[in-house]
Amino acid sequence: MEREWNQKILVTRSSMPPFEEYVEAIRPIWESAWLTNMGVNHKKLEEELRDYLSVPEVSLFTNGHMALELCIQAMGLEGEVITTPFTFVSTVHAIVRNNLTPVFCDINERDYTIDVDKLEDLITDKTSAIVPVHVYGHICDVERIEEIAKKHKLKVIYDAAHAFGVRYKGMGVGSFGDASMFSFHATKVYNTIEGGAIATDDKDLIKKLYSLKNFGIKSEVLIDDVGANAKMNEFAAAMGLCNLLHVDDEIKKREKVYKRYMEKLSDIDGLILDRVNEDTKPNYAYFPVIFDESRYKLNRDQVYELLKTHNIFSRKYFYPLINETECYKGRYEHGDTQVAKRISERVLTLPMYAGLDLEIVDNICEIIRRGE
Ligand code: T4K
Repeated sequence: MEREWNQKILVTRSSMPPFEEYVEAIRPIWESAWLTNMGVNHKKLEEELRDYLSVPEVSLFTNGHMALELCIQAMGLEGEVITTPFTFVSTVHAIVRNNLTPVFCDINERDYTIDVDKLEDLITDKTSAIVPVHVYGHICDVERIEEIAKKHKLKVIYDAAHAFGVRYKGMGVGSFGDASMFSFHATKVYNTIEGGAIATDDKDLIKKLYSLKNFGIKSEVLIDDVGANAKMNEFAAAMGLCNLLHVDDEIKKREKVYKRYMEKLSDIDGLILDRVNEDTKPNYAYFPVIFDESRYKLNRDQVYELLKTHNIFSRKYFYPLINETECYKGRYEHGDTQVAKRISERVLTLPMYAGLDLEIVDNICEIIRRGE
């Protein structure tokens, strides 16, 4: 029986450690009055994340966006960078704010990551890099991307904002390409309140990033790079250390939510649900559903509105496409991105977080089943 919920059910809810645990973690920050600029928590979190993510090097940042933007700067890229329009606007901003030209490649129908069959046609003599997105935590075709990048001598920076903790064929998702960016924003599977990181095996890149996130400062008297201020502070790093103790449990709870959605929605005609790839250990970051209005009674926008009337706030991640969003519309040429357009107009991400009550999931599914 469907119930009405008094409180708003939002698309996600931040994972938090027990309050006392965080208080204990920040006590030494008070005592030392060392609040930022690569303090002890910052150092410890970098070490622990190297282990957790199974990557050789990690550099922390104030957020995922600045991590990506400065990583692109650090690599000294030029000309054109290929990415997809089916992403959060940050991916493209990071390219454009480095005075590079984004070239939009379509996504594939299977997992909504970059379509490797359309990628090579977009490569020109101006292309310097590919920034594929592990959207919703789905792993891109890393093998084909590596082949193509090697052949054309291109850098690859993965936008792994959604993919914390995901593993592919036993390897940490951050092991692929020249570098990967993770977001630790409050809305992510793992958060440091705001935060982000670059994972790489390139020690020189790490050195460059260390300087770029601190204004390009090398010593008290030497500033030899035009850097920014993008350091993770000690309170954020302490939150990260606490949340890291719980993230595996949080992912297990998310898995239960995922399974419940699958159980309750799988037999509804016209809904395309998220299937887990057998080579992948997922993190259940999002629960995207494609509503095909030729087989299901409502279109995506109608489902979005219907859920709202029941106090359930799903999101249209990612609509509009970035090449159709106000600040980029008509500004850059792009290849055929028709799959991205179709998905973007039909996708809804349903509430998904560790603490989501399974009764609420049942309720959401019942509303969708009835379609009214
Ligand atoms: N690349 C990709 C592919 C990304 O998705 C993102 C970020 C980035 C790069 C850049 O990484 P960061 O620089 O952000 O580290 C949110 C997030 O702000 C953004 O981090 C995220 N992607 C994007 C997909 O979603 P909004 O505008 O949708 O967030 P907002 O404020 O509407 O929050 C969504 C829901 O989350 C709320 O309804 C409730 C919940 N929430 C939110 C906040 C702020 C919480 O439970 N706690 C909170 O503190 O962008």
